Amino acid sequence: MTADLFGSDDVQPVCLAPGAMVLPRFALAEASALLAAIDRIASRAPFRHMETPGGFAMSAAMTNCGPLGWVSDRSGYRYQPDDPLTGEPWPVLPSQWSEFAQRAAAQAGFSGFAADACLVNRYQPGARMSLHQDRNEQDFSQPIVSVSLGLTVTFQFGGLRRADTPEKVILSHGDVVVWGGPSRLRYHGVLPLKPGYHPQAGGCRYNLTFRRAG
Ligand code: MD3
Ligand code: FE
Repeated sequence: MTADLFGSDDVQPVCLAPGAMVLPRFALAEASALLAAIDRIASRAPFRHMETPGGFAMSAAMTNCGPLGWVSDRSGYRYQPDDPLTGEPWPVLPSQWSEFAQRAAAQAGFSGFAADACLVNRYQPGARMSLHQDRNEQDFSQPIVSVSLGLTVTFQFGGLRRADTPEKVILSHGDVVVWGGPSRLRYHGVLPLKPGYHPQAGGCRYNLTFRRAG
């Protein structure tokens, strides 16, 4: 039995399902830089609780960076180049971010991934995301790359029908997941965040999702 002298146990990619690859701790080295950049983005495009078409406020707070940003309001879900809150273009997608997402996608077998949108979600205790599909993007042959930062959460990975029983996946600080191929349109969600403290992120969980939207 060999001890985990180098802290590198369990960092091999894990295939959750065809096209869905977990890259445990893939973002760990970049995590502080990613969190600092989130603060800079949020200073230009503040986190806000978007309204659903049904009139409810989403419990996760959101902002975006990149040429396109995901928005929800009473008229529906869509991507648009401007922040509806400020009327300004979304902050620039840092080149280190798009290069990072491209490396992660390539690790999972999706070479040449070029994100044009990055949705930034912030979960405070109790915030959740109910089961949904991501289908506002133009080209479902392109994967989505997600990066979890801060507090650990239980993620729900369902099937292609809403009624399919989801499996639970624990996502922790630095974990990256690439969702593509036959998993691209699977239902997914996030269970309510439990209160806690993370040394780099405080009482929050952040999730970045890199998308090819347009
Ligand atoms: C599985 N965000 O922003 S990321 C979302 O943790 C969203 O904030 C969650 O779902 C979060 O839309 C989950 C993981 C994720 C993202 C996209 C997927 C899982 C996915 C697309 C297809 C299948
Ligand atoms: Fe989603």
